[in-house]
Amino acid sequence: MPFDPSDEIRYDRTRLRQWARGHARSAGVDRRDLLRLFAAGTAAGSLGLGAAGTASAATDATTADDGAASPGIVKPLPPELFTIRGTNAETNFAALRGTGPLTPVDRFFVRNHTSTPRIEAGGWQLKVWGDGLAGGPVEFSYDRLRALPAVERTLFIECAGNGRSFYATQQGQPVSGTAWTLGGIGVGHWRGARLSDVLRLAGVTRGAVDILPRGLDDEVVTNGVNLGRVRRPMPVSKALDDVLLAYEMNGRPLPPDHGGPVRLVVPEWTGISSVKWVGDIEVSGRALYSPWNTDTYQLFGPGYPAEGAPFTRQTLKSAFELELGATVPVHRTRLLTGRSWSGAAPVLRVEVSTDGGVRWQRARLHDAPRRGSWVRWSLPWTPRATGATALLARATDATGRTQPATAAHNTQGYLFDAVVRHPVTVV
Ligand SMILES: Nc1nc2c(c(=O)[nH]1)N[C@H]1C(S)=C(S)[C@@H](COP(=O)(O)O)O[C@H]1N2
Ligand SMILES: [Mo]
Repeated sequence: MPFDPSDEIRYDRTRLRQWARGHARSAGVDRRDLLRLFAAGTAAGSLGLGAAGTASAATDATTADDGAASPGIVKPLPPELFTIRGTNAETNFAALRGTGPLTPVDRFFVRNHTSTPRIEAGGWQLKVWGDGLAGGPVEFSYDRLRALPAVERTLFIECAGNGRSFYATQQGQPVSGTAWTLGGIGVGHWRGARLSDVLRLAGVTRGAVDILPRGLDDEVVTNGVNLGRVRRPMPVSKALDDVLLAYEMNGRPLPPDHGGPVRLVVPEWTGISSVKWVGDIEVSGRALYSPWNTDTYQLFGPGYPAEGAPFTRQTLKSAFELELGATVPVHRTRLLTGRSWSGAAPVLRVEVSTDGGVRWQRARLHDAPRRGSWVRWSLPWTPRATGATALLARATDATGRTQPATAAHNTQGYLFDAVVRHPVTVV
């Protein structure tokens, strides 16, 4: 069924206007600090990447750039599986070749604003509070959460900045933030309680408008401004619809790097919504704001209104399970493999070009198209001439949308959706 984004867009636009006019609380962060930060980022485009055309800086716009050599991630990060980018670890897409529809935990990307905290399930509690509840705060222990009816879903979590580096390398446009290629996504099988059950048990009222889940990881300091703990508001309508409080990933207790003991998993929405290490959730009768829905995770730039354009869903992308710049032997048939996904609807068709975009062939799909997940695909290829070329893959989803040749630029490099030219050399 085609997706109508107008409600989500209207929601976020209203929130942003109210915030910009100063009607809103900024939940502990001084509004002038945010405006200062925001102005610096959009005017100079200098929070992360430097000059146009470079895509080497490794910190995100909201990540403290402490120059640390090793990110605060618990699991091993062997270079075959991951590329380290500041406090984050990007999945090498080539390492997914031969794996199933789920991303194994040992190669699932990690996006940390600071570092992974170690939190024991036994001592963990979720506090639900705020004026959108009928009564006072309600606390849920890990055991109480696990005793609620469990649901299981296969869903991707993808960073809004996934593919960001191609704004610079493919379109020559400067952007700030972590220079992901396409490995800022993973598909997990999540098991957890419904957030709607927890909110109902906590006494959510009809007057509730927004919820604000907050992580237990360290406060985020950027350019000398303390933004507080990671938190991004969400409308109650989404929270009551399909959001999970997940405590298992791929059949095992949720690992520390992915938010253990408990995280949110918000289907199809941008990765920042899926707050890890969730410790409390405010339920409010008023609009809520945080730096993560006002100055970052908004679209700014020439094509957008001055106050920014909101987004909630992830876009459409395709990636080959092959190193960028791979060398392949001439006259030898190989099976090209990859994956495509969309935040709007299941992916129905994938086409591949092995000659830089002149001719296109339908790839074979290996998974049934499903919302919130990806499809694996393949196409045999026998290179006939030596030299440099580009492999391209483009997906079409059930809304009828096909990946375009160029992505619409925004200064923070979110939602890259263009067909990526994957360089290879035939020898
Ligand atoms: N508490 C907390 N939640 C968080 C983050 C964070 O730094 N702290 N990063 C967010 C971002 S930007 C993304 S893309 C996803 C990444 O999830 P993963 O590390 O499990 O892949 O977690 C989100 N939830
Ligand atoms: Mo992200």
